[in-house]
Amino acid sequence: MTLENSLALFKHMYRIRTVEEEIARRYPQGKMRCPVHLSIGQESIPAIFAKTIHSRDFAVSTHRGHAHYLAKGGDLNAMIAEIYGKATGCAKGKGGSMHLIDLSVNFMGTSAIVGNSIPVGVGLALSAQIKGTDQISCIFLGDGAIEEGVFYESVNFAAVRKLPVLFICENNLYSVYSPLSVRQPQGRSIAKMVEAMGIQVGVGHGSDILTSQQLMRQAVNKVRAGSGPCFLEFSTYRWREHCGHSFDNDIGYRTQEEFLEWQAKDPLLLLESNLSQTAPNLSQQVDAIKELINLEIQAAFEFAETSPFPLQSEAYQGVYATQELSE
Ligand SMILES: Cc1ncc(C[n+]2csc(CCOP(=O)(O)OP(=O)(O)O)c2C)c(N)n1
Ligand SMILES: [Mg+2]
Repeated sequence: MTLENSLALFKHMYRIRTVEEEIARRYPQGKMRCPVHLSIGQESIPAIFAKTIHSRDFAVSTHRGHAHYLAKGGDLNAMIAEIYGKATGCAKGKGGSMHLIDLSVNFMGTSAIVGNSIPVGVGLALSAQIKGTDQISCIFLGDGAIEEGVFYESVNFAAVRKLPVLFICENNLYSVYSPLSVRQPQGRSIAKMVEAMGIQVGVGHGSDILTSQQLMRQAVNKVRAGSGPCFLEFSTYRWREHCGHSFDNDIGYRTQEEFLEWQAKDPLLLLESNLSQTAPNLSQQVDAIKELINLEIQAAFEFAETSPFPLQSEAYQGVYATQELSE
């Protein structure tokens, strides 16, 4: 991994982590009134995605979508303002954390309904195919979304039509409080099951950044070259509670040992210590990166807090109704 690449990944991961830590820190103030699903611990895959994807490509995501929105280039101020329910938010303050969208970078939306954005992403790929563009459509989904019927319909349709879709499954082992062991037969590999449906698959680990980056690059290149859809499954782990700013290891659905095991594999810490070992003289540069990001984030919260709430008279107006979708 080149130094330049490591630094770029570090920037993305640190920015995503710090944004979410700040949301968690301020959440108890009661000014963010929507539920938040934080992905602290899961940042490596979005960071790799940010380095791999073009802004003209499409992406859709889930209820846990802050990192994907930011990785695609979504506007930070507009995201924080959205979470605060302000008129300057990316969905004009009408959607909250689970309805992020930034059409200027083809981040086409997120949904609170598990599995809901999957067919939307497939439809976007169909539009690219019909128009003959070289765009690909990336669909972020969790392991829980594999259990929705629409997932199978969508994979099947994408396979039959050879659509330029990249499915990116972040397998954090849980759907709310249910581990995979109570939801799927023992020994089932999600990737193998999907492969049996006739599409290419790959398996990676969120803490093995270099291998995961190669995997995603190869998959994006193949999909863009017209070889049909591809499904990637990455192991990862959310640190905070399923929904909210706190921790929930005390309620008994997962063990403290498991949590600590994953924290020891923290991709951000691993990358930072790797950087300081390979280039000890870089510490000042890393500190400067952190400082700039911290300032950017504080400014985004200031923007959100000082923005106006939406007008009651505009409550029923569409968010993007008059805007053209960009190619
Ligand atoms: C159709 C539907 N069923 C159930 C829910 C409740 N729900 C919200 S998030 C979630 C878990 C989804 O798990 P996963 O896809 O693995 O994503 P993660 O939360 O782990 O990121 C569930 C079941 C929902 N929002 N929509
Ligand atoms: Mg999950």
